[in-house]
Formats: sequence, structure tokens, C-alpha cells
Amino acid sequence: ARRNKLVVANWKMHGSLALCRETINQLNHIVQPGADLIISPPAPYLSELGRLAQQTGIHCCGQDVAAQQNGARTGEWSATMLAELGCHHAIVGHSERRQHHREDNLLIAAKAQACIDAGITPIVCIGETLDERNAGQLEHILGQQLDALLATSGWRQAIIAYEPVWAIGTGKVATPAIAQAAHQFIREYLAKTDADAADEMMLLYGGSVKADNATALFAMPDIDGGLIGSASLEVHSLVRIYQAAS
Ligand code: G2H
Repeated sequence: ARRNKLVVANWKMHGSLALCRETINQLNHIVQPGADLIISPPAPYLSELGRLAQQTGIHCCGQDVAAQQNGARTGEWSATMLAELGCHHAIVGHSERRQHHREDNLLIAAKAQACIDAGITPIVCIGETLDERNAGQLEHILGQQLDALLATSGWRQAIIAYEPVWAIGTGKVATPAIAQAAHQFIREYLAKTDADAADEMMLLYGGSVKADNATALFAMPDIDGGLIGSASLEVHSLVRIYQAAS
């Protein structure tokens, strides 16, 4: 399949209204049809970012979402609400959510399905820790994470982000070959259930992507773009990473 490239800027708990304005102002001029650009700011900035991004081709994205569409759940927000703001995507299951908020594969799958039910695309994060990789558990861990997603009715509409935990925020990027091997495993694993869907689904790499390593990563056949953390907070480097995808 000819899949578009996609760059997702995950600001995590960083940024400001000024960064929303600067990012849209700088990226607005360079977005092109062949490569999509999505900005995922902290939830309080989504409304303003969505407003600024109107008619630019840039989209906003939640960093998380509840598994329910509404209810007595202080501190959470739903996929329906993100959709109302004009978000087309939400990240779910980021390793920081798994680690700090004890999210497990079942909850993450429920969040992914909640997105699909509300008409937005979940960006489902999976990946192994260094201990798991060293113990030869890579395929087992990815398989478990994927099995939970495959049990949902809407999995074919998801985007998957492979983020090896040892590469997140550490500056230790996976080599293009290591990342490609994991992506190929993921695509082949999905293909066992539906080969056509697996061929069309976007698989993003995340973990210490920078302006100077993005080109080689994005050139890999099963890497369709990136989920960018710290490098997305500097507009100049986000511009270069986007250009590497386009
Ligand atoms: C991985 C990534 C973005 P960073 O979490 O999701 O962050 O690029 O800072 O490693």
C-alpha cells in the first residue's frame, strides 16, 4: 500500500499558548498533502490550538482519552469531546500512562475503541522495556499488547506507535534497522488477522526522534512516520523532522 507519512508532535506536559502560536505560524507554510502533521498539546491548549490550526491542514490531537464517553470521572475527558473540538486523533497507552497511571492493555484497548466509537483515530502506543528486550521477550510483549487491540472491533482504524521504552526521552534512539525489525514484526502480526488492513495501517516510530535521525528512520519500509516528544518543542527541529517526512 502507498501509505502517507505522518508526524505527530507529543508535547507531553510542556508548552504554552505562545508555543501553540509559534508552532502553527511556522509549520503552516510548509505542510504538504503527502505528509500529515498533528500536534498533541496538553489538554488545556487543545481548544486554542484547534482554533489556530483551522484551515491550515495541521490537526490537533489529545494525549489521552477516557474509555467512556461521559460520566462522573473528575479529571478525564472523552473522545466525543475531542471530536467536538475538531481533533481527529488521540494518543492512547503511551508508556508514561502505562507507568505512572498503571494503564494496562485492556484499558488501553477500551480507550482505543472509545475513540473509534466517537469517530476519531486512536494512536495506540506499544513497546518493550530494556529488560524485556534483553530477556528475549520483545515479540511476546508486542504480541500481548497487539492482542488486546485486535480484540476490539475497530482495530483496523487505529494507528500504532512503536515506542521502545528504553528509547523514550533517553536520547538512545533505536537504529533504523532495529526499529524496522519491530515494525515489520508488528505488521506481520496484524496481517495474520487481516493482511489488507495490516498493509494499510500506519505504524509510527517514537523514542528520541531528532532532526538528524528522522530521515533514516522514515526511509524504512514499515516506518510511516514518527511520534516526536522533546524535539517537537523546538519549532525549528519540528520543521526539519516534518521535512524529513515529506
Ligand atoms: C516518546 C517520544 C514521544 P521523546 O515518548 O512520544 O518522546 O521523543 O522525547 O523520546
